[in-house]
Amino acid sequence: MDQPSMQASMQYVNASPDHPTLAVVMPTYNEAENLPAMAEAIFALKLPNLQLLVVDDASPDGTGRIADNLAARYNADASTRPRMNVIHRQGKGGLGTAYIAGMARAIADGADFIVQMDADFSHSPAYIPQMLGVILATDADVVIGSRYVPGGSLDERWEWNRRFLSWWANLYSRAILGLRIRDMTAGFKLWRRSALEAIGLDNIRSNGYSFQVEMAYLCEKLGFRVIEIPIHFEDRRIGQSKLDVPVKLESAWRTWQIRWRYRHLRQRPARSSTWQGAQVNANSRG
Ligand SMILES: Nc1nc2c(ncn2[C@@H]2O[C@H](COP(=O)(O)OP(=O)(O)O)[C@@H](O)[C@H]2O)c(=O)[nH]1
Ligand SMILES: [Mg+2]
Repeated sequence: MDQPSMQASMQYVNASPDHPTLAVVMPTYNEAENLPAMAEAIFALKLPNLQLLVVDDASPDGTGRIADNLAARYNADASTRPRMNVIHRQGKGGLGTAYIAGMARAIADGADFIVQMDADFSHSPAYIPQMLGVILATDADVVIGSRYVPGGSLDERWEWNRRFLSWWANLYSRAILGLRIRDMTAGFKLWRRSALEAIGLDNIRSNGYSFQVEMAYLCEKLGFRVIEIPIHFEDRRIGQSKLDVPVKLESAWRTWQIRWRYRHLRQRPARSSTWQGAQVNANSRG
């Protein structure tokens, strides 16, 4: 480490040096009404060494400014590590590249574990301690908050066509890519740092839902231990989905592209990639 950056990192002390550091990466596009409550719910978990990292794409509704104000508030104690950081990007660049930017920053900042989640309460922060418990108690590389393992569920308000589309997208990508993961398009995951390093974020090309599919595919190809725990997936509380029909259609053909791109990647021996985590706590609700 060079001298200036060493000094920079020594300015801060971890509140609890014995605990792992956890970064929550949260991409936002027009989430002005969700973000303050979301940040509050995350910090209310009182997990030591948790850092929230928002990746905002110049949201027209001012989410970026709101994020800066929240960060100033949550970082008021200048003697400890910042609890919240914001990455501002120039314009809407897509979910996948937003995650890659956030994850790369979390790794550079020294996070041991990295959570990826939506800002709209579909992914309840209440599951984070459980996911962390599972990854600490097992040697899993990634824990997935899954809608499609026993005990997992979708919002009752989802109409049949949305349910069908989600179910079909999963079946389609599992079949084409020959995977065992149940929730291929899950956006709620807890990663061990070493897993993201092994994947090599610079290699990822997908952006919308196919970002989740490409990451899931690499998990199985690289022989990662994947544990899916059941979650209840609530419909977004406020605002509209940013992933529209063109993004969904794009994901369909990109599944083939993923298969083609990695055709020379040799399957590593699996470290038992299962959904056994479903039995860990099959009745949990957020
Ligand atoms: N930074 C950034 N965030 C995005 C973009 N598209 C979606 N998001 C965020 O990514 C998360 C998932 O998007 P969402 O609209 O909830 O998709 P859905 O849950 O599949 O309907 C939300 O927190 C969005 O605000 C994007 O292009 N850039
Ligand atoms: Mg969402």
